Amino acid sequence: KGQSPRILWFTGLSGSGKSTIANLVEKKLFALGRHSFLLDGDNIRHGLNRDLDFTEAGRIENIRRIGEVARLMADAGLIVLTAFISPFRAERDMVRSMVAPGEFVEIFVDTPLASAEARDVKGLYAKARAGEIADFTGISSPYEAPQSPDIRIDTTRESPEAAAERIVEHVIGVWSY
Ligand code: GGZ
Repeated sequence: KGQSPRILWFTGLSGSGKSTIANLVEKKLFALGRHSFLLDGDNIRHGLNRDLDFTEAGRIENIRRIGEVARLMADAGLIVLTAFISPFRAERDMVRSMVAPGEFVEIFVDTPLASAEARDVKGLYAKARAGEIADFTGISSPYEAPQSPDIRIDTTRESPEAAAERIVEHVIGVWSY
């Protein structure tokens, strides 16, 4: 169990495709008989972390709590997937340091700002450009891209399905059986 991946940590801009890919990975893990749980904005930002905003301090605390929850759930035996922007390198590294080497897998969903903004599924980028949302990642708040992620997904060249398959293969390869 020592080195097996236990936390699959997705990071990337709003609208990059983190949740879509993480949901596909979860389905594939389930089909392989692995119990997993996906932490995302819907079950964390609206509940446990509803008191936090999108300032730098709010995001740092958001990620700190998510890291603690992810570790608890991983300790309970689940594979934990997290889908948050998690824009700061220091906090991602902090979560990595909470578990044994190899148990934290950083997955960079590398969608360029221009692509995420062109899609703008929820209309948030337009609002951010109009000044209606403050501290918006990529527009008025920084995103520190991972320098050496365990897995990098170029969503302009790889489908969500292909990306999910590659992640599962990586994880299973590390489980080595
Ligand atoms: C970025 C924001 C903001 C601001 C609301 N900046 O595309 P979405 O809607 O569904 O995902 C975004 C989500 C980001 O929350 P996270 O908890 O992942 O962020 S972080 O890890 O940085 O703490 C977006 C919505 O919340 N949203 N305001 N200002 N995204």
